[in-house]
Amino acid sequence: MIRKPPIEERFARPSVMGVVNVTPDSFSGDGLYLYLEPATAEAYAMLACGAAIVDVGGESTRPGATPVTADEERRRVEPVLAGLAGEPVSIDTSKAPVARLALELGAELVNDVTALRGDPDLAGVVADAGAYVCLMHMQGEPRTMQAQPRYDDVVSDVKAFLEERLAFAVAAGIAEEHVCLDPGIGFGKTMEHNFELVRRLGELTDLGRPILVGLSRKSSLGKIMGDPDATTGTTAASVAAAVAAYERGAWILRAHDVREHVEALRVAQAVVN
Ligand code: HH2
Repeated sequence: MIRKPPIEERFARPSVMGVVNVTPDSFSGDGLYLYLEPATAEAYAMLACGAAIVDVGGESTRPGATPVTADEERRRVEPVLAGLAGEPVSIDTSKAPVARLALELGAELVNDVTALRGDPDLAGVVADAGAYVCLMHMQGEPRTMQAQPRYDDVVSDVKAFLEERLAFAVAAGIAEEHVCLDPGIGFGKTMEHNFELVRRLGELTDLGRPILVGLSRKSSLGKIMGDPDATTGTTAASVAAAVAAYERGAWILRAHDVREHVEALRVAQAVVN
């Protein structure tokens, strides 16, 4: 097995990770890729727009979402992963059997919103494959996480958690240079928590690993516009949030609207450099 380079060499800063949700309500493609699964077509369109990698997920982690079985998740993602053979793919899963299948089909990164706490076998699967992994912070679990999020200091708490999970991953045989970290925007956090995490992102980059941030369409972006019941945010709000995160050190930006993010980040990068 050829050892993968450090994740920060494999993905330039900033990189856009396109979100490909293979959930029952996925919408249809635009006809360009008529013979592919709609989600596969969507992924190719994202890569054509400049996504560095596409993140394929078969289970919703939205607040209140109910879990699906590993078999069901595999059934959903398998045709999409097969259709993307040879392309840069990440698998958004917490389950070892789903990750194993995805890695066999060529995925290079496992994006685990539980940071290797959800399935005791997942760390071994990542280590054995020499894959990249994203470890994300979440308080509680998707079903209940937005009920009453509480922290002493959200940034210090998230930082301590990510430091501990990074050590856990390394102890399980995953190369430190293959790990990126994510504050988990919207996962057991209020709008204030989310914006404070972005404002003080520099404290997380101090951990020495690339930081992935997923703000795209999240409800805090709708709430800041004055709708306390918002469940999503607009593309414009998402792009602004991604640029703000990039300027504070984010490495990979997870986004649904890839073209807009790629264009905005290209400009932001030209200004920073
Ligand atoms: N957010 C979502 C899902 N996976 N993974 C990482 N690393 N970071 C995130 O912020 C993140 C994530 C939720 O967004 P989305 O994919 O749009 O929704 P759903 O989980 O319902 O498919």
